[in-house]
Amino acid sequence: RRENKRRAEKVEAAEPRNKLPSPASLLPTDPALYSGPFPFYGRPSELGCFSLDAQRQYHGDAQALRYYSPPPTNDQGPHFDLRDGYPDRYQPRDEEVQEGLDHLLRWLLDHRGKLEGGPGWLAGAIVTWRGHLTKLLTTPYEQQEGWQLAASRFQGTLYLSEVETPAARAQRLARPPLLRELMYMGYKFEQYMCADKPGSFPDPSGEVNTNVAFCSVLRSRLGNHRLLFSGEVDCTDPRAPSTQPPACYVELKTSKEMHRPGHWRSFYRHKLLKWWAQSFLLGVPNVVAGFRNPEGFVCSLKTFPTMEMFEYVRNDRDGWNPSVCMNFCAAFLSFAQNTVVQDDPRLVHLFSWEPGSPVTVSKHRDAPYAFLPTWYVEAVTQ
Ligand code: 0WD
Ligand code: CA
Repeated sequence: RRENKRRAEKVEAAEPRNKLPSPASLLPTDPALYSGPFPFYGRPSELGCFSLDAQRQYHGDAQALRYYSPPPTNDQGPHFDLRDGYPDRYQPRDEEVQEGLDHLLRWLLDHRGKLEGGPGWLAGAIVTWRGHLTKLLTTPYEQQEGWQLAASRFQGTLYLSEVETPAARAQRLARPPLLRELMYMGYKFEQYMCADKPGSFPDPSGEVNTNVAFCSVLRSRLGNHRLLFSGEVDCTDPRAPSTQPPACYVELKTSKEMHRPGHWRSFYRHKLLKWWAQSFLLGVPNVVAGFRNPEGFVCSLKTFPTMEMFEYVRNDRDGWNPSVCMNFCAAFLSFAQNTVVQDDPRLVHLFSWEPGSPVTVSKHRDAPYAFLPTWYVEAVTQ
């Protein structure tokens, strides 16, 4: 505990006292500042779920949930052609549509009256996507991609919504054809591994439509931060030891086939960090990886239990540390809570980060950064 306190002081000391608008306060991201004991992280508990259909329309049910259905293990292993159906049986989601927190807010509007702990619980909570928290967890180790998170306080609750950085937008618009196909291949793998009903089998003859999504909504706590967040879940395993979500959920990933120890080392250092952060936050116990060969076929599968991923880098000087990830996330959430003081859905504090620099803040009103939709604000205000 004393160690914790000393670390907190170290981080605070790095934060200049001066207030916005200029110069902005800063939050450092160096891993060394966040080592120390693992902070409290509550077991995530599922509050509900929703689905998005082939037209990206919201449904307050589990209709898009699929069922884990791996190939039989008796023969030589899988032979999934991940390029099959590309591009003719591919309906990619329109990435120009920036949805922000909209679907999650729709769920919240329908369920806020029934939340355990009452309206007081929500007023003290942080609402966001799981994917945004994943980016926070990996920040101390990230050396390539920055991020921007918009934050607004409304009726006590702190809402965090990612903003696409200009660099990310430029990259997306200039995405090379090979990368587009690689993205398709990830979704195609899901189709080979998932059935529409429990007990039935995958049907890879159909279309891949990335509008379709099943999202779990969960609550948890990191340190003294209450969290309400949602994440997209690939499938549920009807044969999992626990049928209770999120313990029955399975995350599916593809990765390049590896042949040399150096490839595996780099995989553990970089990819496994992202896989761990994403699945740990939501409480998904297993990530099933399909390794693809240069021809785009998955010929082997490997299950990585989320709680065992750290073992691959525990003794690696250039590895990652879960405590650093969680302590940084907690420090960022405190930083955001202390920065966004004014309760106003039209006011946005934009937190920006680039690798090698601390997190900076700028203040904005209304378009283009305000993200809490009028329909939400009005319904909640009455
Ligand atoms: O509009 C945006 N900028 C974002 C939208 C950023 C992040 C998420 N989202 C939306 C997604 O469209 C989806 O409905 O939020 C939902 C997923 O949220 P999440 O679970 O918090 O996101 P994350 O953990 O980053 O991704 C989970 C899965 C991904 O699986 P892989 O195996 O690639 O990690 O959600 C999918 C993807 O399958 N996904 C997306 N699908 C469409 N558009 C996107 C996206 N922008 N981001 C993730
Ligand atoms: Ca996935």
